Amino acid sequence: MRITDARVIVSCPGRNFVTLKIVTDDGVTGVGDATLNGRELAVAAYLTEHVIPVLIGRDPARIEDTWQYLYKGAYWRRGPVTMTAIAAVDTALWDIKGKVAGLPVYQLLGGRSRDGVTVYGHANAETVDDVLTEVSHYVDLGYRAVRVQTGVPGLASTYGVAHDRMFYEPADAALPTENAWSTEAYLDHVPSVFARVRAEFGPGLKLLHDVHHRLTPIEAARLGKSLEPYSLTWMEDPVPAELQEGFRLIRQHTTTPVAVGEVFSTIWDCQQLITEQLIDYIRTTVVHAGGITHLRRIFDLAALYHVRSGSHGATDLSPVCMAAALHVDVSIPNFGLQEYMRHTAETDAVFPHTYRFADGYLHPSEEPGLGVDIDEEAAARYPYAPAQLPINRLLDGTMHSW
Ligand code: GCO
Ligand code: MG
Repeated sequence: MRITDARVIVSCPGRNFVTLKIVTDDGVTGVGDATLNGRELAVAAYLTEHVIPVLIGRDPARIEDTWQYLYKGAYWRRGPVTMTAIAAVDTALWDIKGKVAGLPVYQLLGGRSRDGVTVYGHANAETVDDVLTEVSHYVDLGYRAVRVQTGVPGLASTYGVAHDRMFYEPADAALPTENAWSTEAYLDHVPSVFARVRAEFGPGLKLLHDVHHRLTPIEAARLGKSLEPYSLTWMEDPVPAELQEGFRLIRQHTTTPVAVGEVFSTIWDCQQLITEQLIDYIRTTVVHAGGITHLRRIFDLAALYHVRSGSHGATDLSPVCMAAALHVDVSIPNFGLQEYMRHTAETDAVFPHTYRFADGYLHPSEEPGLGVDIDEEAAARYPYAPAQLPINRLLDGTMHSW
């Protein structure tokens, strides 16, 4: 069996997605998500110009060898563009392997370790009163875990608060929009949000919060400590994670669990965080961390150190990524949680899939392969529309993490 063709499909059914489709001489095809929010065309060009030419004629069954070929063969290692491109190829090859074997991909990964994949939804609103309504909406839908984000009094706009509550899309303009930030206002406000939510919904519901890289370690330590009475499942991305040893300071001060990793592209980005047990959940995902092959390697390392998975699943990760993530989630021993933001009806139509939500769980497809495809005719109706992520500035105008 040989790869005879591969194409990159860029489509914008409400937001931009980049998808790789690999075709074989047996007529079997596979798909991989290659979406890197705000930098989509960089990955599309990387695939088209540098990867697809070397794929033609290769044996699609050699997944590990192809991964190593693209990683070591590029000479320039790591980085989100390279790793997203490798992820797309890897995911598509697992899809093909599953179809050839006649098995859903999770069976090739060792079979089920659980009945369903617990997911968390996003309750967000400008005010605390409104966010309580949003949390109850998710509880009514059957969710067992909810991430809670609100506006911050005194700040005009902030990460995590959507105009359309259910379908949060932060890449909201062709050029970056600007948010203003005050750490003091944020730290004063957040504990009062969780005090209200916990009082209203009681002890059973898993609650999460995304700090989105905006604090320093000692500020994150203070936040974690102030949230301890409300038993969060995790505090996400409390600080930018380039300096992995910075997490030691957070750990010395708080028992609020820490989740990190949506912007990581390889195992080397989290090696110290995992082996020093500085985090509780590793949030790397299929599309940005080198595909199913590399994500499994990260999760296996994590399992040795009591770290569980918590993969990123925002709307900028396509249904192809979600389908693949669920095969990993259901099979690994150290699964923690899976983020699940619903896609719009237009996106679901472009990416027909058979994973399903029921009772707070997502269930992977039982079809051979990943159980997801791209409808190329539908995709062609939604041309690429430039969109970038916002930026964040302190009140005095200094650039800050968004
Ligand atoms: C999350 C993320 C997203 C990112 C987005 C960037 O936890 O879901 O932080 O909201 O901001 O994926 O493209
Ligand atoms: Mg996040």
